[in-house]
Amino acid sequence: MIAAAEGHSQAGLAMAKLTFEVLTLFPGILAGPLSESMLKRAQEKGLLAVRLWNIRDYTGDKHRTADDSPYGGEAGMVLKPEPLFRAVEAVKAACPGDETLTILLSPQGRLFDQHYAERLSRETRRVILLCGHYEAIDERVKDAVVDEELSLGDYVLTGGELAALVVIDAAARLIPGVLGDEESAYRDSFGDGLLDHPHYTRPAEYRGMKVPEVLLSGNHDAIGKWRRRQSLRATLIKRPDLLETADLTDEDRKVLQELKKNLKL
Ligand code: 4F9
Repeated sequence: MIAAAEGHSQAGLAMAKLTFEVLTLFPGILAGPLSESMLKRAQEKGLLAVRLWNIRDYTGDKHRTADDSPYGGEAGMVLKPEPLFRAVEAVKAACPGDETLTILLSPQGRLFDQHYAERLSRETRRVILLCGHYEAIDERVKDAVVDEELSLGDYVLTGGELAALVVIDAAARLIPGVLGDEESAYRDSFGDGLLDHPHYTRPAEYRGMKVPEVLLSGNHDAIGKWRRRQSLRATLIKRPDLLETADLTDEDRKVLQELKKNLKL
């Protein structure tokens, strides 16, 4: 559909488009994943835009040096401030007047989660994702350029690139129109803060293992109850911490009490 590719719905109304400007020393790390599957389709549909900027293009010397040893002496290298300041300025110069949100991917950031992904999917500002590599980036970049520091979890990667991809992917699938109608239901899997229930497809029996009877019953009320119960059960067993913030009904709490009794928890 040509209209969609131009970022407009058939009715001629402008569609929301989420735009990422990724600053990295290794754009090749992101290029492959961005050209496959849903991320590729989202860009083709005009719902997502991702531009890759090579930080090395904004170095100042003939050796294109992006890092240097730390003041105070310690192991590792630090990304120099000049190329990062200049790269961010180049992004902003390429879209004068546009509002931006600059996010640094780092283990020192606040934890990324589904709520963050949902908010990001509705972001109207251009999102600048800053990927560090090596051990650290000069603190002055954080002070003067970065709005938010974002972490995937308590571990260290070789750089922020894979984290940036995770953030782009999690937000992109929540943009209306990116997933087909059939797939959109899956959006809710984490939406209420519970783990997903089990899924089955044909055959109804495989190597002696049967699909739960209720799923073949056609009784949608019973199926809904079974799925909810399975979600609660999986969450209780594998991630009980999630139950403290999950969106629970009185019926859910009754089911949980019963599950706890049965599981002797
Ligand atoms: C970024 C780790 C986000 C976890 C960036 C090294 C990182 C990271 N979450 N590790 N550079």
